[in-house]
Amino acid sequence: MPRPYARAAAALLIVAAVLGIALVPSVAPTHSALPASGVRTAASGVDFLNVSVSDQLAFTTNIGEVQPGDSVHVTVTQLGTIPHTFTLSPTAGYTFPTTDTASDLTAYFSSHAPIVNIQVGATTGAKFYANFTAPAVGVYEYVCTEPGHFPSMSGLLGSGEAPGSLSTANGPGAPVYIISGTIVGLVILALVLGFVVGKRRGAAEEMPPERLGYPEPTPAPTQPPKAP
Ligand SMILES: [Cu+2]
Repeated sequence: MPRPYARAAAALLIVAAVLGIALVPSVAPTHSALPASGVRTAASGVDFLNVSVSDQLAFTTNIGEVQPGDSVHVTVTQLGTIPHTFTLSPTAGYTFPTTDTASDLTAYFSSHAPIVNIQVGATTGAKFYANFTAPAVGVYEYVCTEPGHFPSMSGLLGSGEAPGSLSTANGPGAPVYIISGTIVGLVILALVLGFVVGKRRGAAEEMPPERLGYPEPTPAPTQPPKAP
């Protein structure tokens, strides 16, 4: 294989390996009847929203945006031992005042039925599931209604629009940005390393033998000497 191709192939292999590692989902869904995990593709109309909670009062999610009408499969994984809820508000563009107490939230949801309301039990490693149809275009807030957990435990899900600047530090999308930033960084590093290594190797191979301090080897005979 000519050297430039070998170098390009090596760089591609590195990139493929990096992407392969980065795309492994942090929370693997266990729906047996559903397709393999993945972030939504435009044509699929199916989203896997993976949420994890722990004893830190925060939600971690894999995606921040779905599309109206999509079938959304939610998996909430309990990584700690404190009960939580994943309660998605039905009201587009509305975020709860950060002074709201758990009973304020509960009162609101008694007159505005949440899109989804998952009770997350205390067993470490347990997974909780729900499905819903993504609502009309807008940004929707999800909260935990356990006493004292709001406003720390809240985040935004966009339907047909990005949560954008409304997103909080713990809001949806942040892990996705971190992962894509890491991928881009590693790809650039792999390309630069591949180029530098290829260049140095090329220099050594093209160096004339006398410059390397040993005489040019006598060419081997192309045919064995014929027997008399
Ligand atoms: Cu909570």
